[in-house]
Amino acid sequence: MACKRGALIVLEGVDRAGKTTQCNKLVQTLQQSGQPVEMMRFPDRSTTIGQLISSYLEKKSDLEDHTVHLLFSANRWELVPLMKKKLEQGTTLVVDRYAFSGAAFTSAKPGFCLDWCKQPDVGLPKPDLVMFLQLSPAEAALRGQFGEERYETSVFQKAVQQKFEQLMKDSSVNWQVIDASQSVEDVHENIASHTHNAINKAQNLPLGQLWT
Ligand code: NYM
Ligand code: MG
Repeated sequence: MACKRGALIVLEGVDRAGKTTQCNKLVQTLQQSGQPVEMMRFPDRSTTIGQLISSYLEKKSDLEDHTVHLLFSANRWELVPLMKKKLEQGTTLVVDRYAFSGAAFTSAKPGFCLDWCKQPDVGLPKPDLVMFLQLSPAEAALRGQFGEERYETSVFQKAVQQKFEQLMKDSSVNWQVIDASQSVEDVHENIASHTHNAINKAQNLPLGQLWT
């Protein structure tokens, strides 16, 4: 290897847990310490597939449930060549949601099982670290109203939380549960320290394949 690879760092959690705020802060901190880093998010609404997804989430279009699940997955796969290139070049990627959101959100719908939902994402680049921002429904409620997008109701979010809990039982994934009810700064320090460890470890390990 010409240079040490970057780490694939993922933040997951239910809506309003603070993922986006924390991703931005983490990228800033890593940049300040001279670490090559870039942020990504899924869904990436900028691609052709991402625009179909965005219009579905905004309730401007309807899509059959299996179909939209596969589009979310395709939206990750279309970014894989770029992700691999960046990681090989030594850039650490901080990713706001990944395949875990994909499996948790669809399997929270009636008639879907977690195992079917995971299949399209089997073999994606495996995160070196997945931090789950844990926030109780009561604490989430204190953060104000839900938005207007699809899935943004407390009943659905509770079902999603349960699916995340099932996914976190899988010890082949490096999960870290982060208490998201702390202050923004405390959550950040916690996340940054897990991330530094993961970056150091990843340098000497090949990139894995998710759920294989
Ligand atoms: N979502 C996100 C899914 O249903 N499947 C997926 O694979 C991913 C990545 O999209 N409510 C859902 C979770 C969110 C919504 O995410 C949009 P965001 O972070 O609000 O843009
Ligand atoms: Mg949202």
